[in-house]
Amino acid sequence: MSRKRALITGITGQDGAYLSHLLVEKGYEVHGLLRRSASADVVNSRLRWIGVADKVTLHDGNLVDQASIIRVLQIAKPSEIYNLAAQSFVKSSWQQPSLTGTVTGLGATHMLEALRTVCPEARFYQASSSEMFGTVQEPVQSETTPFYPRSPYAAAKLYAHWMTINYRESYGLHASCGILFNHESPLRGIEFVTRKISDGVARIKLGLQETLALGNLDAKRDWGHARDYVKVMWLMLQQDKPDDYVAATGRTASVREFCELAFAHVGLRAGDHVVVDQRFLRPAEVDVLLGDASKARDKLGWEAETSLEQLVAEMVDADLARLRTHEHL
Ligand code: NAP
Ligand code: F7E
Repeated sequence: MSRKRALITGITGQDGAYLSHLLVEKGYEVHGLLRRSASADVVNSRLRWIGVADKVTLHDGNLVDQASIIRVLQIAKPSEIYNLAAQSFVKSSWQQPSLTGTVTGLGATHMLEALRTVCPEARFYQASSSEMFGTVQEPVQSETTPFYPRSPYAAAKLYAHWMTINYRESYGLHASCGILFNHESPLRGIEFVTRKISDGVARIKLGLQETLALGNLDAKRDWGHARDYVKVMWLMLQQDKPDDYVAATGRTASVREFCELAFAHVGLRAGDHVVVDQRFLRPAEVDVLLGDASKARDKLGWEAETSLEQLVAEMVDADLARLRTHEHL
């Protein structure tokens, strides 16, 4: 039997690395869309870190250039497509709202339209987000909770979400949306709060800095591990019928609590080092998110496996190891 072929957009990001690893382990031929960068040495650093850089095939392309997507689909001939590419940093979406709308929103339409034209039998995963719940309309959010986006990023994701559902209903595509709550890892971008904290804690522990400047310490998120969350993406595309699923841990914690866990892991106290800096506040905030993943548990057999304490420890330990070996990521 020939190997299954998958195409991952956003393969150089956090989830792209973990998903590549999972699919390579499962015997897939993995292809990825790679946008051109002048910093060639850093583009696949996550794929190298996780040990799959030489096991995936990268294709030059960009979500805003539909011709490039069509060409990549014609070459890669995937049976599964994971659309992970996005301008994914919420804070930047106020500074670059049009770019965020074009890549994070319209980019999904480019993918769906290319798929419909080139390989309509391929199964499609859209990376939807808990940010779409924004100002939460129910204390625990599930697939039936109404959306209330609070940022240009969330509005763009909501457009991509509904376009995926619309293409499923209009053309009968096997297209599914994973409404994933925050998931983190040692491969998280340094601008996101969890990695900023784990890196900061490691630097303070090693005597490289004294304080850690953060924004809203009261914001609460349902934080899981990216390694667990890429499994739900794959499971969704193995179902006979496409559908939308929430993935979450069912536990919420504040940025302050995340800090306390991270500092305690190295024997320090967050209160001695964390300072609030107004520059890291947002024009509009998502105060609290808490997900109900019972549909994914009942229909897919999926559950988050990593506790918040395990996640924090793994991230801080990885940053300590990186700083000790002068490795940058
Ligand atoms: P990430 O680390 O920021 O990765 C984003 C990826 O998109 C990178 O590979 C990036 O390439 C690529 N990209 C950006 N603009 C592009 C463009 N114009 N054309 C092609 N590729 C482009 O994000 P992540 O944390 O892995 O998240 C994966 C997806 O899930 C994103 O869509 C994100 O919005 C969504 N999501 C994430 C979470 C979470 O908690 N992590 C939760 C819900 C949903 P470069 O490497 O060149 O920058
Ligand atoms: O912020 C607060 C900040 O940037 C989390 C993306 O993957 O998850 C992510 O979006 C919270 C916010 O992630 C700092 O105000 C405090 O309330 O780590 P974040 P995010 O905005 O939740 C969703 C599900 C996605 O889909 C996105 O793509 O932490 N916060 N102080 C801070 N945040 C940052 N970045 N930096 C601070 O200093």
